[in-house]
Amino acid sequence: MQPAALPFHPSPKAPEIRLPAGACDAHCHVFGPSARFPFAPQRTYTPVDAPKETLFALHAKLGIDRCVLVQASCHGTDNAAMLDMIAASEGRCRGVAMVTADVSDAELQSLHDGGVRGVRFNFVTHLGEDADLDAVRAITARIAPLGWHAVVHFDADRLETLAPVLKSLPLTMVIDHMGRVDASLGVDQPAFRMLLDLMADERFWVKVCGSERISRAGPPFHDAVPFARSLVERFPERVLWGTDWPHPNIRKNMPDDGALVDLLALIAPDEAHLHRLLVDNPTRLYWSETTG
Ligand code: 0GY
Repeated sequence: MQPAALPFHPSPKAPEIRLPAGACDAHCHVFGPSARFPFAPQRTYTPVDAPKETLFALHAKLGIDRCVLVQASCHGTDNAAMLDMIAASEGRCRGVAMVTADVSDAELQSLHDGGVRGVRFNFVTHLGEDADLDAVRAITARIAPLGWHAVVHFDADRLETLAPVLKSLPLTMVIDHMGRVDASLGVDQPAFRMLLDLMADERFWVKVCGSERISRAGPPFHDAVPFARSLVERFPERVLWGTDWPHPNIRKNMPDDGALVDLLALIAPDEAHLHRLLVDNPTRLYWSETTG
């Protein structure tokens, strides 16, 4: 029996910092509504419904103009809820899908036309079976010619085994949630060093979100800041940030999304870094065809 999901924050605060025009939440999800977009039978958790209208309203409140919807395991490879929100966004949303290895070229093209620019692979114990590595190789070979990237989501203890595989793949790779390192182990821990080693390869990008996931100290999650800030300072052109709304599988300390925005004042040391993180970098990865 799955434990009941914690609902997302009912009334996030208005952030104290003002985000630059074009700011992008590069990691968020839309869930259901389940009556219209049912969850996958093989899911390991059932989230609360988190429909597009609520996410559009949240972004308006936070001062976020664009977003990247990331397909989550609870919807499996049925990307319909995500595509529905992208279609309603007038070009302000893009998507990262999940697909099976036998996806056809026509389906990939249709996903591209629907705003998808990447595929996600999970290697996270609480989300069920790891992505099959043969499937990962087959899918990445198919999507590379489309100019898509792979988003990889892994538990930190998988990094040592996964690193050589990821390095062998022929495309840009985006790592979720700072590699899910344990913030209490400090920035000199082996997993974070391995993440930095991977980032030395220019095909790798990293999302400096998930402070609430890697924190062990709890709100306001300041123990996660040294990791995020170090990544932003070292790799200013290959970092992305997102809210991770509606925060699936957060079981205590549900974050206030406005407070997560305010953490950016500590994560990005000045306006130039903030602009790259929130505007330039997501534009390059997700809206390149609109900027030439
Ligand atoms: C996240 C993190 C989680 C869930 C998923 O695919 C998913 O279901 O990504 C998690 O449980 O930590 O990025 O939303």
